[in-house]
Amino acid sequence: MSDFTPKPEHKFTFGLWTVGSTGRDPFGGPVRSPKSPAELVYLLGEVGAYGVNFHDNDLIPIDATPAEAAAIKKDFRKALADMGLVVPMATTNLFGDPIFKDGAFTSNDPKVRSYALQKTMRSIDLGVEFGAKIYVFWGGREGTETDSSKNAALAIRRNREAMDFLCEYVLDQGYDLKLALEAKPNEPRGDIYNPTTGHMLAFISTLAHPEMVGVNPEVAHEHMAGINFMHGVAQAWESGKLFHIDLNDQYPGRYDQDLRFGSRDIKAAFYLVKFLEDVHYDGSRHFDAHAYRTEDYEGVKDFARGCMRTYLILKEKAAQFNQDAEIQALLAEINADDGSMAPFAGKYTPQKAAALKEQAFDRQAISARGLRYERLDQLTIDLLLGAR
Ligand code: DIG
Ligand code: MN
Ligand code: MN
Repeated sequence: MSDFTPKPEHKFTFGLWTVGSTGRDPFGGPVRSPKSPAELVYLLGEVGAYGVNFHDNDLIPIDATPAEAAAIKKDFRKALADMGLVVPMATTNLFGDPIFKDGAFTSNDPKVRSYALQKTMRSIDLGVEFGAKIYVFWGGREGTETDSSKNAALAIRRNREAMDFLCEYVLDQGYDLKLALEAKPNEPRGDIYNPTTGHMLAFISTLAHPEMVGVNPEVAHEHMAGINFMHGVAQAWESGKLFHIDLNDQYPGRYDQDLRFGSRDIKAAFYLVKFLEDVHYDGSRHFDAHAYRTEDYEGVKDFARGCMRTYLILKEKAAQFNQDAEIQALLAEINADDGSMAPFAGKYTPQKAAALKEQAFDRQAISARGLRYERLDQLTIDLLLGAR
């Protein structure tokens, strides 16, 4: 059995808000006492994380005085140095303060939209100060309960104006920063604009600086929308837009559970890990999740260790899949190519089109072939259950 000990090269990261979650939920208050950012860094270092991410207000409370902010940053920086952790990603809390009750960039109130830009610029400065190279935007309040309140196209335009402004700010400051947009279909708003990663990819293409902007897909959010998460990740990767990823787990048809990675849908988690490792994704493996409300901080450490351990177990299973002689023989058989269609492959030419229009196809013979996917999938199940 391999050693599933997390190492820096695995690039496992957690947000301060994940292991720092006090267990509050819509139906109950905190069950754990809050820890300081520095204390959370020591906790993450103890369990073997590579890095830590933060919203501006996870690190610096929204009403902190400059002296309080300086003290917090000093302790945080010392903890990072003591534990050898880095800060690969930062983001802005544009959803907690009541001012954002009707959104931030898409709010109907121009004062709110302007304040959101100010808060985000200051937060970008803070993230860059600690070395962040990826900046995430999750528009948790950019949505509606009633579509009587605003024109949806206007809301999208407001989102674009904000992103174009902030891309210019990053360029103006000379920051080495890539921006990653995170989708979610609903919660806390009744409906959220740009609800899936696919919508975000389309939105990015309309921006003034699309080359600076990618996506940060989250497992739970795409599962909430009933979408195959790995397919969305593959589409983002294939278009060069997978700048970051939020790993967790989710029961379909439920609120955003942000469960420990791999704790619900092991098969989906396997295919995701297999994809990321097969394409040699070199970004953070960020766990945007939190421990059950039942847990104390020892349980929070169990949660963090479990996220990383399951990822490493599935990484080994993916390698086993790629080395399994029977699975690979089946895949070779399934993907066999007799070369007869080679004349039609590749770019269009009038000659190819003419020849292809004349080509005879024996539909019955072609369709009669059994594809052995049942055997292939059972071998996958055997592998995941440790039966091979
Ligand atoms: C929720 O899934 C969001 C917030 O936690 C944060 O803004 C972002 C960072 O990964 N994910
Ligand atoms: Mn989530
Ligand atoms: Mn997330």
